Amino acid sequence: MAARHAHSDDIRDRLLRAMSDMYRAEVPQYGTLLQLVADVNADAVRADPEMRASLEQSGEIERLGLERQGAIRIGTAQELFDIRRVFAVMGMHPVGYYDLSIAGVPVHSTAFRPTAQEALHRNPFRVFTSLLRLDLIEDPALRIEAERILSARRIFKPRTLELVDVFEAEGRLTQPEAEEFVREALQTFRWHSDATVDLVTYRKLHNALRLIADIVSFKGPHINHLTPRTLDIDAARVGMRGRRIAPKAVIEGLARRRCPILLRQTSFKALEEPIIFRHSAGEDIAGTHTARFGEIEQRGVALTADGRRLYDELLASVRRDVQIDAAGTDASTYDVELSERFKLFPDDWAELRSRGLAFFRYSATAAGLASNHLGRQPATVDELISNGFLQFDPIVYEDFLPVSAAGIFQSNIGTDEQKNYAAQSNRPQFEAELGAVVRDELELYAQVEKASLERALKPIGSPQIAFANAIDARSDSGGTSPHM
Ligand code: OOG
Repeated sequence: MAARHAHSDDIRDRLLRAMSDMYRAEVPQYGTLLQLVADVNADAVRADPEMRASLEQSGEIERLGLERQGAIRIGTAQELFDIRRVFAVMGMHPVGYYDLSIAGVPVHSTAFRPTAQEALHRNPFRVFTSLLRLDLIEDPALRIEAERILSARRIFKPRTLELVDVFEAEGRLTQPEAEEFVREALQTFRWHSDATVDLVTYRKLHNALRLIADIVSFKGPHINHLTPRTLDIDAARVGMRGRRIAPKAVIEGLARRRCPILLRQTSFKALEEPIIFRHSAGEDIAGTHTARFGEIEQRGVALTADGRRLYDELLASVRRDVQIDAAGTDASTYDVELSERFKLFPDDWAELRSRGLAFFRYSATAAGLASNHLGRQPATVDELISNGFLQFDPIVYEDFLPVSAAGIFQSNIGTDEQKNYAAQSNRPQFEAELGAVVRDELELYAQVEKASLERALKPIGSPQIAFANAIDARSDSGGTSPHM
């Protein structure tokens, strides 16, 4: 009898659940955050029936309780190459290239996540994966030492990579192989309280940048946070205080809006954890290391290239004019300025759609479905919407934001440690080391939108005319819709 095979979506789901249990046992505040976010989300859907309906329409309501993002930091090209293969077993693929050197963090990153709608629906687990850029470390002796230490470590259990080989050869794993894979792969993300280096080496690395010490001094790339998704980050932030968790000074992203866009995140400070440092010529030495932190996030609509441009411009103007330090000085001026300047960004779903600033999922309404036998239907999407035949709901942003990631990094590697690396985006090298091209997230959202429109227009009638019109409007590089 043929062996039963495991679906990649199930493997991802199992690994995330195992990782979440492991993290909860290691970082009790994570359990507190999960409870808090579950309570806040339940209140939010109760208080806002419109949001509830939209989440039901997109199927997000079902995935909300298990929606997590996490992050790891890795040290070598070989590790990056292999981690891509490991994530592929779980149906997670590299999406987006993020150059963090602009923000003074010597890494570049991608997000491994599911890309197909059904897979996102099943479990949208995403892992922000950063590769240390040794080429940006100024001190040549330290660079060579870091390289030497990293080249000696193996972050994957041999069996994990054997099972990856099986997956690549067969295109799938059997159920027992999948179970073994989850058990083995989980070990790569585990926290190690014993360093692979002695205290002197750790201090040297740490003095260069705590992030470098974090990547180089341990057996593997510990998952440094697992973030649940909240529907109301303002309420969750207040709740954090109530549960004795101190959030950082600002929420990365925008002030509260009627129509949430992209991502808003906030974190609590990294934990100081006991570590044993290896000592080659004597007793091991006890010390500490800070790397793991807690984070919550609220996801909003995915923006088109035009929407993103406007968002980036407005955000950059506030960041240029208001400086915030780690203690939160000037956080309130920042918030006020942010709200003020973002008045230029539409806060109305219809306008966001008509101006081509955000992506939407279209569906036929009951009236639309019933309309097919009425004869010729209106010829544009706008007309179908105003006739009540077609409705649209925001497509949730599934990715990360460089500016937000940088803020999270900095608050957890200490803002005082910020360095100024010349911005040195190096996507070709990253992709060569990854062994794959990263997917363009905007293309993925555009495909979802297009597919939803095609599906919605069919039962309404006149699909070709309406569809052609709609797509012309969306792909207009000027960004303004002719239907405005
Ligand atoms: C990555 C932090 C980035 C986010 O949510 O933007 C991140 C890290 O600290 O390794 O997780």
